[in-house]
Amino acid sequence: MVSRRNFLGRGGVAAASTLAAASVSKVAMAALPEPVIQTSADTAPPLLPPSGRPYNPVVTLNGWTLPWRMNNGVKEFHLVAEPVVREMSPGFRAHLWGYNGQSPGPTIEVVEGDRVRLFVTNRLGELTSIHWHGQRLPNGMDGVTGLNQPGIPPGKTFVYEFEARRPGTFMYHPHADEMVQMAMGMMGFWITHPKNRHPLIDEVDRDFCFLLNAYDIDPGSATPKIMTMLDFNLWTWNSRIYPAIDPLVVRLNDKVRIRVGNLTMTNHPIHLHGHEFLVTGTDGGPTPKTARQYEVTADIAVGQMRQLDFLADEPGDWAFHCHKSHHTMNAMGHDVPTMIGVDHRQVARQITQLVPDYMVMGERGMKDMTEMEMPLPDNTAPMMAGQGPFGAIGMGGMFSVLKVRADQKRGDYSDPGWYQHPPGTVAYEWTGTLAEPTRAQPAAATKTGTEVKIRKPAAGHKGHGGH
Ligand SMILES: [Cu+2]
Repeated sequence: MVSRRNFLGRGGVAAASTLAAASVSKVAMAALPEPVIQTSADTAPPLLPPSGRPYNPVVTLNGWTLPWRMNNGVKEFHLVAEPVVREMSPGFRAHLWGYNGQSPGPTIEVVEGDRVRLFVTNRLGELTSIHWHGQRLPNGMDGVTGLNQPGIPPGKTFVYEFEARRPGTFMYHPHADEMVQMAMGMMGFWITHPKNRHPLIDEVDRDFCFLLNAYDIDPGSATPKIMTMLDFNLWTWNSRIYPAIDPLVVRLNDKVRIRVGNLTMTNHPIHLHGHEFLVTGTDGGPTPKTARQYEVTADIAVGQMRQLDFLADEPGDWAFHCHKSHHTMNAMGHDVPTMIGVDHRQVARQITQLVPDYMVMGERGMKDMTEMEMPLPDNTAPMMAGQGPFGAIGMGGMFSVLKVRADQKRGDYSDPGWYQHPPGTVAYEWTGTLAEPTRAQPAAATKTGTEVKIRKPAAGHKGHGGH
């Protein structure tokens, strides 16, 4: 097991992954390509294409790209649907279903016009299939069990084959018992790079991708509750929770692309600090230039992908997160009453006589919980745990940091540590005298002691009635 200190210390990217060298070509071309399995949750370095048309590969956050083999001009991949153990954060391992050793499955990268053959082996205990979300393909390759194909029985391998007709960012996931199989983590990314320079697809220096996913795993257990429809307690990026989500490390003035796909059951407004981006593509393809506008938050609906492009021209450690505040929290009870402003010393004294371990929660807010070492059941994610240079960050879940550095080397994704602020550029405490604030007086029309029953704001009440 890796402690958080080690985890953060060794940087975001495995320095020398040998994945690319894990050749699939040893097996005779007539046989199945040997499946490549990867169980590390580290962000793998971009996989430079060893064969086929060249392209600028993506970096999958806490993930990897599946190697392929060329067979008579066809790119062959081998996906294995199987139970996996995913370290969602150090000390918390979830029992999920995924592909080739992990959830999400490996990213598949091809080039527009490539002929692609995908072998899918089912090592689950029930039928599965793969739907290639967003692709143009023959109807019988679309992967909807019952509609387009029979389900892949346990132990069997099916072959999908089609041409990657249009460039873009796509996803893959089962269309077989999908509520269960997606709740268990079966999903992955697919990138089709443009064949030539594309008028609507700029070349970028760094290209990141990740999937939004969500799980409901009770504290102390490891397997998601598959019947949960909306009330998930773990909001994850590529089945990881902050601070176990790697930072997005870029060099100052890099052109950066982040591709985010949503396979949860709710929308996620993904928010970037310090920069504004253009939504340059969806899973429908590149966005026309006339339809682009600058944003700092992109709401990504269920089953959507958004491709965000920006120039990283502000050095610093910039928060990058879902703007739904409960999505930057990890497993916690939902039934905790709001106790802010409640002095419960007396109550606590009485409860302690009955329950000796009782702990008062949230008297000044919930931030205290980030600093508290609470006894948690084994295999439980800390509620919020990120430690920054100024103390607890107070967020978990769907949160990471965009690290923009002038001295980051081209192609270097390793974690440079925390930003060193130039002197005089950090918010500081005012130590002068404080004048008493002038408060606005209640409007003369407000009659104290009068019951105002009007509820519609438009109906002319003054904002002080109703109590
Ligand atoms: Cu969210």
